[in-house]
Amino acid sequence: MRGHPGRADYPGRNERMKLKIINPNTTEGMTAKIGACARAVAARDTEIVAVSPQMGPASIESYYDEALSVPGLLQEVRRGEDEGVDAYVIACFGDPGLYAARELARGPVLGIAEAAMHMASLIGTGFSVVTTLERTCNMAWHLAERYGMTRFCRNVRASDLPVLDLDKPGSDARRIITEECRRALAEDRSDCIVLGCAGMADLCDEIADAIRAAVIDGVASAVKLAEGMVALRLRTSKRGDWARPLPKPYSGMLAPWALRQEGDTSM
Ligand code: 5HY
Repeated sequence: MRGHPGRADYPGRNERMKLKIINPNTTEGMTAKIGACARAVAARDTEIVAVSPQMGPASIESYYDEALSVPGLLQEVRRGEDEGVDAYVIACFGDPGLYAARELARGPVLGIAEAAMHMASLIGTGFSVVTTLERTCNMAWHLAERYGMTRFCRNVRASDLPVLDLDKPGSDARRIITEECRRALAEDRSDCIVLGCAGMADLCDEIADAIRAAVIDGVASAVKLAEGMVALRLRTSKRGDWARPLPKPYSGMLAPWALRQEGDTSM
């Protein structure tokens, strides 16, 4: 099956491809962990580049954090367009800046929440999301609504752990999250669990073994979906909503984000 006619040099079935995994928060240790989890599932010929923006919040746990993570994230997408990146993964469960990134990118852009929810919907009729702070639960519900996933999403539960506690030695995060996943299976009638934070990516297999049910990590799901889309030569459509932004002046600190002319991505 041939998808959208790609660029002549667009990778096909067995050629190398380059995926850029963007952790929108600026905690380098979490970016390194996310990159390792992506490489663990990537195909042999897939190059994984994992980055954080040069500016932004240390973790994303509110609408304010999310909004201020987007300029740096978009800067990384624009750089990626000059680096030969074939597809992008936004490695934050809020999928911040996803649609803006799709306007900038030629290739596919996957958010880990959208990827994980779709993956979960293909193996069962209901999933529960287990995320971090209680205040981010509604954000996950809003994403499920946006992606048409409310008929699959049985519940969104919080472990009530701050994001950066996931990497704090002695935080007991693994046990707390595992127990919440166990409760989700018992009380929500869910077939599987969706991990609601990119920082949980390294816990996926361990929790699945502990609760003896499928646990879906959005980082791995997005990497494999991106590989498949690139191999099928599918790119982000520029015919409608995700057409490139129009060139116009931007003032103040955002002046470098202005697109100077059609096709310009350089920053
Ligand atoms: C994430 N925050 O995946 C989200 C999780 C959340 O810094 N990386 C973050 O709680 O929304």
